[in-house]
Amino acid sequence: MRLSADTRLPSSIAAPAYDRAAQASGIVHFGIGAFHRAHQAVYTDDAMAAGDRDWGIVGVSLRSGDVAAQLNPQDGLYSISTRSAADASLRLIGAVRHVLVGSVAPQAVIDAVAAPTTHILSFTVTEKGYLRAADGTLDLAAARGASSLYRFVGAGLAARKAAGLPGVTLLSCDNLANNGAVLGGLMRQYLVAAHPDLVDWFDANCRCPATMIDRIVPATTDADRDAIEAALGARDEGTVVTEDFRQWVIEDDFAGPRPRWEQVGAELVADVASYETAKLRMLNGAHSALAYIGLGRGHDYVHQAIADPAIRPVVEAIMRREAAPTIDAAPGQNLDAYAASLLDRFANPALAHRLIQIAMDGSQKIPQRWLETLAWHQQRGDTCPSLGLAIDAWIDFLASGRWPIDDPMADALREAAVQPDARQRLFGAGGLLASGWRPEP
Ligand code: CS2
Repeated sequence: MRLSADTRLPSSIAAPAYDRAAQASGIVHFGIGAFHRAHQAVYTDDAMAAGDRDWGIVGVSLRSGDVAAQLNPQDGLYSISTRSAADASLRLIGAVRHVLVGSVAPQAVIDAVAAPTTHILSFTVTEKGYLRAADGTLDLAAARGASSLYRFVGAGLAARKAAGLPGVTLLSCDNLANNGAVLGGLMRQYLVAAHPDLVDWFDANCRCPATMIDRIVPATTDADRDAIEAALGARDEGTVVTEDFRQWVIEDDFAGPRPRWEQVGAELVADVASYETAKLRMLNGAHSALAYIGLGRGHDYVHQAIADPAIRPVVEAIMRREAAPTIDAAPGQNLDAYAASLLDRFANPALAHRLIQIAMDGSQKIPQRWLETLAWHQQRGDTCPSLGLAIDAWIDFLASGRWPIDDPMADALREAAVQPDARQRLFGAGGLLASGWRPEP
């Protein structure tokens, strides 16, 4: 039997206490993968349980019908399990109403953006989903493509303006440096080219706050689905597995109403930069190092790699000696304690977080995770030996042929990585990932 609104669950499993059917949808979320379902959707479910109304989420998948096939037959319901060494818990999340697939029903996505009840468009489309060219500006040809977020948002905003509706908040929840300003700039660039008559309206009526999002969410496996089926007494194809920890720091700059996420654990602040930079350079920077160094040493999972005595000190040095000094900590932000908590989270034996999942899309991740730290030290005449080891491990990963390279730049990366001057070809002037950092010639 499939999980649905009619399923009678065991009483030990918490379910939404608010009237789901009575909630309008206030949020359209692009990229409704496991991360969103374990993060923003949970905060939003909590906010509705605490009394906020009409913040149902319409999920959008730009291309694949997989998540729609998982969630729509279940009335948008799914379960979330949080796992630590000491305990595990399971609850049902009701915030997602249904999922639209852009490639199948494009007009339905545009209509959702243009609905009068919609106030927030949010995004977890991964780093490459922003369709940036090598220089960071919008790849306009890609952005005009059928499955581009910009096309849907542009058409939906045009309909809002035509109907005299208010603007919306565009909330990027991806691991990009300055994600809000980056999304706003790219969206604006698209509008200048595709909807010039919307540009002034967009500037005056829409907002793009920055966010720092954090929760470790490994891809759900069939074994997870089978275990959850046994616990629920119903098949849940949309289930997600995660850690207890979650964090969300949001720049308080919205175009209109929003859920009171701050009542349920999120932090609404004037400036997220120090949190976002710490998260990208320490957590994500360490993660990518664990992935490439760990795979090279024969590990499959994060908790195995962090337990390897040859790896742990390197990762600790990346966080404490190399990344932390580059961050201008906010009052009360303790980077030393943060590093310690990250080491604990990486060691969580109850989460099977695959290194190969983190290794994906290195070209999109490495600039904000490693290169900004390297550039900061280089400007001060200093070097980062531990990040140097991580760079070498990435090059070995690309060159060895032992792993499939899942990256939009895969061919060019592989070609560069097998050359004796791989570092220059990747990071030198005019290289594939040219940045503020220059490797020694
Ligand atoms: C990971 C992130 O896959 C990756 O690249 O580094 O997904 C990481 O687990 C999250 O950002 C944690 O918040």
